[in-house]
Amino acid sequence: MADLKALAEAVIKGDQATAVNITKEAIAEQMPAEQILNEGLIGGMEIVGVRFKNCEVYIPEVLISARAMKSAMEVLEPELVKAGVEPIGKFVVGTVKGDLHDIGKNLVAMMMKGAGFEVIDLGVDVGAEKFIEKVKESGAHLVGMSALLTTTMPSMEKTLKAIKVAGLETKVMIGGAPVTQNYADKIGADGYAADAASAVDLAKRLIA
Ligand code: B1M
Repeated sequence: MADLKALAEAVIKGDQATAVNITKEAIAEQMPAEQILNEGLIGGMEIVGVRFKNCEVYIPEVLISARAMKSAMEVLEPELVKAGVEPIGKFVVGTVKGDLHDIGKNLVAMMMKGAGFEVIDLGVDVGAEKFIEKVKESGAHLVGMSALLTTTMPSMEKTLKAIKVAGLETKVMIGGAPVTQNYADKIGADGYAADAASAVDLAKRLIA
């Protein structure tokens, strides 16, 4: 019988081939897709998140785990669709207008996918109009903005105001090296996270 602990372990180690093989084996044995996702893939990524937060692993290890998870997800996704498994929330994310830094934002997007969110990644240099358009189109529950430059942080406030003016009820969370909780409070964001693992915890709290 397919071993979901071994699947979680393969994600933790970033062992892409084993993660894909165990996922295929579990599907062939007709194990419920949701169980494979929650106990195997998300279970593994959760541990990676905790270790990243505790500085026990670093960015390259997280990226390798995320790659293993992504490959296994490609195999599992059709089964999840067949089983009607819904994502736990929809998350629109982007690096704000004028800012081209995307390494941290990509990490947040990967961890959010790993936690079971549907992620709509708008890339870099994203203006308020694009955020609003995608929230309307997708009905997202949550918007995430990333900024790495002190000069682009005001784009966060501008986008937040535009989201409110547009009457959208989505929650907004922000992050990035120069961003702080104080800044989030000042501009009226719903939350701030210092790193990708904390972003997942915050996102779950915001949509609860
Ligand atoms: Co730039 N850069 N850069 N840069 N760059 C910084 C940010 C800088 C601090 C370097 C320095 O001067 N010491 C400085 C900013 C100074 C400031 O404003 N405070 C700077 C500058 C000035 C610039 C340029 C203006 C340089 C120039 O051209 N004169 C220029 C700007 C271009 C632009 O954006 N318009 C520029 C360009 C670039 C590169 C293109 C060369 C490259 C980016 C490549 C890329 O991203 N694809 C680059 C890089 C790599 C950096 C450094 C070296 C590394 C940034 C990074 O990726 N960190 C950076 C110096 C440094 O930080 N040591 C620097 C790793 C990443 C995992 O961390 O993004 O903080 P981070 O993400 C973390 C958390 O912040 C958090 O989670 C992540 C993971 O834990 N997080 C979120 C991030 N987003 C979040 C969102 C959330 C929640 C948490 O919720 C939605």
